[in-house]
Amino acid sequence: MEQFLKEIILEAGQMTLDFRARLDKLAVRRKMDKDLVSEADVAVEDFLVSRIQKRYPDHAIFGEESGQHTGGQYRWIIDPIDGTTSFVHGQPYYSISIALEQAQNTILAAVNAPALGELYTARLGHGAFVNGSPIHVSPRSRLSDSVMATGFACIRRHSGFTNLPIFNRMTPILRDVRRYGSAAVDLCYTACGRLEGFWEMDLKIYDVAAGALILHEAGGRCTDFSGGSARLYNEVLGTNGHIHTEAMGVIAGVIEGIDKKNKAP
Ligand code: 2AM
Ligand code: CA
Repeated sequence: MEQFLKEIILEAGQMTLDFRARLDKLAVRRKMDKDLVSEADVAVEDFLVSRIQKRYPDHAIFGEESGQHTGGQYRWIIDPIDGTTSFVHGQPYYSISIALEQAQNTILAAVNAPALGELYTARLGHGAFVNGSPIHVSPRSRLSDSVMATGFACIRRHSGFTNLPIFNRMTPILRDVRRYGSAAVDLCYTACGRLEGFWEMDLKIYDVAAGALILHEAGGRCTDFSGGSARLYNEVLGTNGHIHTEAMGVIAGVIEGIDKKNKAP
């Protein structure tokens, strides 16, 4: 299955590069106010779903654009283009993200960032790789020495409590912040030690599932803001593990402050 996954995700990556070569003619529509979907997202997902269904007709599939296709104990989780806004604007920070679950555990993952020339892969218990070479998280252990990525999916979804107060508190503590626009790329950059971590709110399983296994297999940690998995996807904190507790403390401080303010007479 690993070889099959690599084959289809590389082919999907090439499809996006072909669309990228004629971006001016790319059809783009809005799912919601600022949530874009391009003809490339739909074409790539159709391609992946049809290849998986042909090869593994009894497997379930969950894709960002086409939703749920029911099946047996295996489930493929697909984000055809994670970072559609970056893609539509001609920026290289987008990826195709695919995870394979068995009985609700992610056992295989691949994130292909074709415009960066990088294919990240992981198999549960067997390490993480970029273009076939092993990757590991960075050893930095203090937020003040760390660069973290974040994103603002929550704002696009108009939720009440957003990432902005956390961003405001975290930014002066960190060495610096990056905002690439693909949660899957952010998690892989953490896995290979270019970032110490990433946090975001209001994501979906297809944004995170593959990157979380890749980060875990590279020695990192991916949890919700409380260190568990209860609210994962709603609250994602992926780090090299060394800064995890300190980052959770900063986020908890922000949330406590807001709770107190809300309760004040
Ligand atoms: P997408 O490009 O597949 O939509 C960047 O902040 C991250 O948020 C990306 O993983 C992006 O995935 C996701 N994202 C963007 N808009 C979103 C929305 N409206 N709801 C949920 N996630 C979103
Ligand atoms: Ca996505």
